[in-house]
Amino acid sequence: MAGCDPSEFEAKERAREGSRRVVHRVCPFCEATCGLAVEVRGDEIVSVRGDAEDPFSKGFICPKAHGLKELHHDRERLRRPMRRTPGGWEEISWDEAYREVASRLLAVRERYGNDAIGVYSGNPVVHDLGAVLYRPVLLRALGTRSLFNSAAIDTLPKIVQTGLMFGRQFPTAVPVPDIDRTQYLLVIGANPAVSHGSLMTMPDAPRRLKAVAKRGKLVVIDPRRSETARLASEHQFIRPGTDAAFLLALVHVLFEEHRVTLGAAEGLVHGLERVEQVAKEFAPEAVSDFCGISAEVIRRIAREIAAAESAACYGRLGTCVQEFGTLATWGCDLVNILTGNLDRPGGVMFPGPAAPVDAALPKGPFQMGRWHSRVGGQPEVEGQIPSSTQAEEMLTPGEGQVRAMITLMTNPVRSAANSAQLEQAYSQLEFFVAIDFYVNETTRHAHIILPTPSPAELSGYELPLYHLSVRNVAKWSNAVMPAAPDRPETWQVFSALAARLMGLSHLTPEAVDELVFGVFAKGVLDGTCPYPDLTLEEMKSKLEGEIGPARIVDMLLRVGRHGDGFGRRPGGLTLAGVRAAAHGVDLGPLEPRLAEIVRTGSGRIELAPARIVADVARLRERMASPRTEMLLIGRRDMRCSNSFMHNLPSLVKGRNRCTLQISGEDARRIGLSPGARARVTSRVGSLVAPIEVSDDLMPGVVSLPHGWGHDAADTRQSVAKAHPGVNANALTDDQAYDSASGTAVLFGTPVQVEPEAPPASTGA
Ligand SMILES: Nc1nc2c(c(=O)[nH]1)N[C@H]1C(S)=C(S)[C@@H](COP(=O)(O)OP(=O)(O)OC[C@H]3O[C@@H](n4cnc5c(=O)[nH]c(N)nc54)[C@H](O)[C@@H]3O)O[C@H]1N2
Ligand SMILES: Nc1nc2c(c(=O)[nH]1)N[C@H]1C(S)=C(S)[C@@H](COP(=O)(O)OP(=O)(O)OC[C@H]3O[C@@H](n4cnc5c(=O)[nH]c(N)nc54)[C@H](O)[C@@H]3O)O[C@H]1N2
Ligand code: SF4
Ligand SMILES: [Mo]
Repeated sequence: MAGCDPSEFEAKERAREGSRRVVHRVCPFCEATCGLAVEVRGDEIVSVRGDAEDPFSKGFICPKAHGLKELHHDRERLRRPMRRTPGGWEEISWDEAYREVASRLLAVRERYGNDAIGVYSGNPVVHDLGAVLYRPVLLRALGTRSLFNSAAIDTLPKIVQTGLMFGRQFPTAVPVPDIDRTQYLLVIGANPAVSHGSLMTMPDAPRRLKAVAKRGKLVVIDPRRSETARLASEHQFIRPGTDAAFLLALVHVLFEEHRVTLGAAEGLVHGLERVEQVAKEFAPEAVSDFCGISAEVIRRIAREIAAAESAACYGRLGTCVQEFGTLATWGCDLVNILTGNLDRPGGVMFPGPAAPVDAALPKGPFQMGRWHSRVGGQPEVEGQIPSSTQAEEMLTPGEGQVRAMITLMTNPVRSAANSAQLEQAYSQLEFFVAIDFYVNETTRHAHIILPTPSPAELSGYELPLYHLSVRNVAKWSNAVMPAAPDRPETWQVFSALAARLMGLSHLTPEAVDELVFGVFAKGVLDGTCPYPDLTLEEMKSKLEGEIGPARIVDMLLRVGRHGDGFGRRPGGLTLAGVRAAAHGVDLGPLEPRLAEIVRTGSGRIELAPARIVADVARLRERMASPRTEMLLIGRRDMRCSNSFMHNLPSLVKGRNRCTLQISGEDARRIGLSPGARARVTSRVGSLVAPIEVSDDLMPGVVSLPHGWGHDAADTRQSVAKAHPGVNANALTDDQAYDSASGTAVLFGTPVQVEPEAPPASTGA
């Protein structure tokens, strides 16, 4: 301890001990909303534990939660704006960064028009309250139609399907399994034991899944015997991309055997006869070969669901990011509705969030197809165009070509289809600004990177996720420690950029906040507000003391179903009340609310939307066409979150998980021995990956996780670089998509698999 006075050292240690505290919040790394107890000493995060008193998660966490600490302390995480220069990256001030970003974006807009600036929002945006609430003002300031979103990678079919059937904007009308009460859960194309659930917010998926199997029956339909399948009562392999046919066969059996009952949806549906007609050709015997599931099994599953006291059919990525994503998600909800399981306890239900985002959203109906993307002609969906179109929009010359990009917390060069093309697209932009805190495969191409604080430094509320939760809860996430004064929070960064883009650079973020608040407040006070006498003035006076995202959440909580109605319902929820309950507020199990959900033009649930039914012809064609030999699917891992947690040592240590899983049968046929490496080639790319022979894989299917491939020389992620893995999206094809929604196919990519090097020729 040379140069350090021992007594001074001890005093410092004592002071640090004295500042030791535990902060309660929600984990920001997936949709499960686990409660954390984060121990902090001074400015150091000491430990991250599960909050045993959280009423929803009851202490459960997964290994990623510890990432909160490692991410916060990662020295390679950016703390200041960075500018790329010929000599390398240089730190610049926030002021300079804002000025340069605004002037370069405005120059692009001036020269080429609004749509020349594209925006791509990534997955972590959902977990950043400031980003959720202040993105709209940034987008409005830009006035561009070139809007891409990672939700347009993973959720578009669901957005289209629920939008067309229920007439509402996402995520306000997504029926989620009432998992804690259901007697029968059919999981098709989801692996919640590892992903911890998506569009089904629930901590401790393994416990909840096991409980279903014990209480009743858990059936998993998946081309891989997944971790969820291991907890299930029954698992069936299915050939990738054939789920729509399987689900329509279930519907077929329900009609054929007169098992259709509508339950709560009775009198509330339109198009039942059309569904019966469509399902006619999908007899189990007609789809069995295509799906790889016997007709008897399909019939039995249909009968079991119909007979169960309650049942829920739940599909996720395997039914979305595939060739017939919209038809498959439609099939799931048809099964739910036609067995009387919509809106009944134990079936699928609509969560009733304490702070409803739709209280402040425009109340218009769901809309899509008002315009189409310039190059591929893909329909817009609620203002977004499918993410698979971003590279062609950047690379194809002509009016409306995207010349500048803003990325909001996303790494498309690793997370979206056809990386080689994206790499090219992102490297030739006239201007590219990334809101991100790493120099990674995508942001290395940026001209400027604006790093918002680490999740530990931000407070928050899982506004969108509580619309998807299997139980109604409300919890405020406390910042573990405040961001340093010279490091603006996300809402301030978005506001500052928006102000400059509107030519109002004199406006402070606080002044922009007044505008943003005003827009949300106006939404709240329109015709559907439960308190007709409530005024803007009253709200503002009673919300005094809060600015930024917290004020908006407080407003939504107070007008929400459990709220205090700004004093009209004493004892009701306020943000202060939610904050005071450090571990979270439990608002009970889901309750029926179908009547208030449906907002279609006909006032009924549209069972057979024309756009969806029109896609059946394509499925019919696929069923008649020859089979592709090998199909590539994805795989998630407990210690990953897409591409962005690979720089955290505890999450990448151990054996290489980025392997190509292949069945023993295929490995033998191809001549791959365990431990060998295989060359995998698709229409758009080729890579070499170590194989893992596993009879968990259906023959004809290989599986590779995504988000890896940290092999670019000029990133600043040394841990990730030391564990590079290979990039699955070098193989996925931007031109393969689900026509009804425009979603790129990430699962079910036709590939050739061969030994890395052809066997050396013998003789001579
Ligand atoms: N082949 C294949 N591809 C897939 C999938 C698949 O299953 N298979 N899954 C798809 C799915 S479902 C999704 S959602 C997408 C996700 O893809 P992306 O939306 O690109 O998400 P990530 O890869 O996690 O990248 C997140 C980026 O945000 C940054 N970041 C993370 N947290 C924060 C934060 O708090 N603040 C700031 N400022 N930056 C942050 C990270 O540095 C990183 O650059 O990937 C898709 N890609
Ligand atoms: N640990 C971890 N958790 C995560 C993430 C992560 O990267 N890591 N990412 C988060 C994100 S962004 C999302 S969107 C969610 C996704 O949540 P999930 O959808 O639950 O996650 P996946 O693991 O992609 O599960 C898809 C399943 O579908 C199967 N499958 C593939 N193709 C088909 C098919 O054609 N038909 C059928 N029936 N099944 C098929 C796969 O084998 C896999 O088991 O996970 C979230 N949680
Ligand atoms: S399951 Fe893991 S990553 Fe997801 S919220 Fe819980 S602790 Fe965080
Ligand atoms: Mo996702």
